[in-house]
Amino acid sequence: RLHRVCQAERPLCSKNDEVRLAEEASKKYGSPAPTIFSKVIDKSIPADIIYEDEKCLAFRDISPQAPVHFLVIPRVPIPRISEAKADDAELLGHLLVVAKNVAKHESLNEGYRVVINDGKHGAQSVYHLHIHVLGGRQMTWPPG
Ligand code: TR5
Repeated sequence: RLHRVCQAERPLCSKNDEVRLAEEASKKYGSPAPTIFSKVIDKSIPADIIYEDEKCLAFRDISPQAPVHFLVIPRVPIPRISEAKADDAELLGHLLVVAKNVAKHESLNEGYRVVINDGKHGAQSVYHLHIHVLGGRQMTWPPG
């Protein structure tokens, strides 16, 4: 696509221009519009952080839907699960391992719900990928 844009709109552009355009596009992908969770990550707003490492954070949801409700987010701002790339596989696995470790630490021994909302139909409201972990009460199915 970048190549087509380059040819259609910049007939005289050189290979270096193409490289530059690709770099700009990848920078954009790597830095989508910051959300409130970027401020949780850089600690410019307060959050009840219960776990963090070099790749992710877990913090309590500000509007808990269960006695225990926390979110696990990557430090890199992937906007939504449907935009994750094959290269993100290791990170996504790490988020799930952290989710289950924190759930254990929170004594969710009777089980819990793990949820990722995606886009409009998924009722996603913050476009920084996050895993919800909800527990401490009986969940029902199907979800609303
Ligand atoms: O609807 P989705 O799946 O996008 O979930 C977003 C979640 O972020 C909701 O459960 C919100 O309650 C939660 N949320 C929103 C904010 C926030 C938060 N959790 C912790 N801290 C928060 N701060 C400081 N600000 C928010 N706007």
